[in-house]
Amino acid sequence: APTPTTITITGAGGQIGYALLFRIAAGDMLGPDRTVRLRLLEIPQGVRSAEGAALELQDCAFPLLRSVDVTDDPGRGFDGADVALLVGARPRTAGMERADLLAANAGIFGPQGEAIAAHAADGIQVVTIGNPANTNALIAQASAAGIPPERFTALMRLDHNRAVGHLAEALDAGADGIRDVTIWGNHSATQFPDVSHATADGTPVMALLAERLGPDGAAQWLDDEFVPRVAKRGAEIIEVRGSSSVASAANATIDHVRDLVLGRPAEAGWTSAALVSQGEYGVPEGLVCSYPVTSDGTGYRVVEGLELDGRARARIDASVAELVAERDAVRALGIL
Ligand code: NAX
Repeated sequence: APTPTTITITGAGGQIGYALLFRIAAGDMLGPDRTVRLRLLEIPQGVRSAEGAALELQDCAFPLLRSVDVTDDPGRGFDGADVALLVGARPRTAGMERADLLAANAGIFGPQGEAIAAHAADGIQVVTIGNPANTNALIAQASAAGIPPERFTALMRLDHNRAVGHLAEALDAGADGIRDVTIWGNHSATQFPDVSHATADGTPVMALLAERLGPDGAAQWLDDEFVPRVAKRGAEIIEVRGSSSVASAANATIDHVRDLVLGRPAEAGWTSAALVSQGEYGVPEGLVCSYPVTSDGTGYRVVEGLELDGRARARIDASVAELVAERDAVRALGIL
């Protein structure tokens, strides 16, 4: 039998953890052929909740699940990890300044980056979900000496899937027929959901929108409806549901890792993920920025050479400026 894949989930006792663990153990993330070992890393106050989830995992008798360990020790938690899902983070509380939030999270993602470098398996892939996800990923990456920067990504797939879902509804199309949507920038309200290269069942989305709304109406719908709806969907979920996105966030994490590790079929087009920039599209090197990406199963690669009009360029620049400001704030704290 092939060696099980070891997956470490931080914040596993939390909400997203609870939605994620059962789907991983069921084989939704790595497919029906790979057995898995789960490492649930929590802080002491989250350990009981993670232990409860571990009991329930046992009660599912999943055929692919080889073991579940719960710990509050990062060294043990990341020992031999092939995939690390960094979900646990310090949430912003009322009255908290951005600098305080970044400092609190640096206190989590810095030591976790170090523990990953010291204990994880050679091919480790690290995905950051906990917010502020892009900058937390940057901190973990900068703290993980010896691990290639391209092994660190941050989750943008929830934003991407939200954009696809919203387009599917607007165009009365199936979500599976929608290709080549891009989320650019930061996982925040400044992100730019871009449909200028997207198609629905093979027809350019821009042409379909213009057909329905006229060219001006299409541009207006994108600026006034689509972009803000996608970018602020997290707040809408909180307002309607009374609690933040959980199942959809776990689902996006499953999608992100599956494409990253197993590859993404060419006919599915590109998707979106935040990668450590190598300067593509003029984004400063080293920032963890969302791009259009493909995957051959060895990691995500940026789709290069797409044309950007003035509107797209301005929106991307604004979101990248926010990433720069977050990085500079972390630097000012002496962390990077
Ligand atoms: P919960 O508060 O339910 O769970 C977080 C868990 O993390 C808690 O059990 C806590 O004990 C644990 N934790 C805190 N510090 C830790 C540490 N140093 N080591 C290990 N565990 C630690 O939050 P949940 O709803 O699960 O959300 C988790 C994170 O995902 C939040 O930061 C949230 O903002 C972020 N999200 C990111 C999304 C994305 O698209 N990138 C979307 C969904 C979600 O908002």
